[in-house]
Amino acid sequence: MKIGITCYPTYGGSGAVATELGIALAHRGHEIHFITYQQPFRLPSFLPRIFFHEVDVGRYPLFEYPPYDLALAVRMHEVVLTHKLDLLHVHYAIPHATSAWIAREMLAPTRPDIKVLTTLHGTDITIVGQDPSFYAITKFSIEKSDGLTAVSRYLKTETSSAFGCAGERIEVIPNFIDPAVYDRSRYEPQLRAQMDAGRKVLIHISNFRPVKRVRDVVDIFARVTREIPSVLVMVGDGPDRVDAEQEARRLGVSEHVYFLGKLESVAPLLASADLFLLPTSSESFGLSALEALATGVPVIGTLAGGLPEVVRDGETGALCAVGDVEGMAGAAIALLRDPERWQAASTLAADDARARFSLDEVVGQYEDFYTRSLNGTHEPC
Ligand code: GMT
Repeated sequence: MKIGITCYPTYGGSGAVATELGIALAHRGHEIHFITYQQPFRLPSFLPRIFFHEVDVGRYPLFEYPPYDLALAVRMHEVVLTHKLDLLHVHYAIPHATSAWIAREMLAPTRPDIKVLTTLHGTDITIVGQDPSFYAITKFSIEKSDGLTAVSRYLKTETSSAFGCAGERIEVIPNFIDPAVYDRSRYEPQLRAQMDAGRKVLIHISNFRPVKRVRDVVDIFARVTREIPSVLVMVGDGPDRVDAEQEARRLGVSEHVYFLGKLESVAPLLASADLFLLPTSSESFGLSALEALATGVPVIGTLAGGLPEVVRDGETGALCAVGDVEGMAGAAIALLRDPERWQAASTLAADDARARFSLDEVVGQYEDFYTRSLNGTHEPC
């Protein structure tokens, strides 16, 4: 198949999933065309059967807000025609599904067979899509997609209740990991060696948006390190990083908290970690939690959104109510204090991630979804 993929190319789970899906599909012989405003961050410069088409919005002075969605639609239209694509697979509804719908309308006379498939990732449904400024266009774009997937059962239900009739058309295809990459035994524990020897290593990886509750990460860590000497490694960047730094100072733990910023490859860091903290208030899936589990790092998080579909509470980690930092700290301390329990959770986490979310299995589900979508007809909602 010849597949166009659009995603947010900078750091973020949806871009990571879309890029790794494209790479895996190219390995399987498909031709992949990334149509994005920047080279996706997990895409190496050259791989066979993979092409990158940059979307340029131009710089016309009249445009205080350059119309990226239109420039994207034009680029999609052009790439479909030039490279004879079979389908456009867009990740994150806003504005990608809308641009793809425009491109499909423009292509109607010449390529009436082109399909638009949309993968819903999270805040495109739970936050941005429900903002009054975007609600109607999100609903419209979802309904006009020829096929829809959501990354968790939670997100499918949420989409259905927030936007109505699309529910029954949404297939759940979960996020995935490459078991060869997220393999604890493959990496030297460099991070652990660099930190104070003998201390436990707690890690958090995110875009530091309010939904991630990074202050709670620091609060949990402060309670843990009082009982068990530890360090906290914070990977990523975003609007709440300063808050987290202030919280660390306020709680007197800043010398044990390391902010590493945005990093492309997290598996070697995860291989040094004892626990992953994700006290999020809303998470459709939690790709970073899955990457941690696959690397044998138990997850301490919340009973929020789709996270319970990824973390087995009491087995591969522990989940508490949102904001229950005491509960999460208690669960973390209990696991760290009991090496046998930690080892059992770590082994089960890596096995369970491989059993349920392996790249080969999930990419096969996408291929099957594409085949069925190409053979089916578009039934508007
Ligand atoms: O929606 C966001 O905050 C960003 C988005 C992304 O692009 O990383 O994250 C969402 O998609 C990820 C990949 O499917 C999921 O693992 C995240 O759980 C989801 N974020 C939220 O639901 C907050």
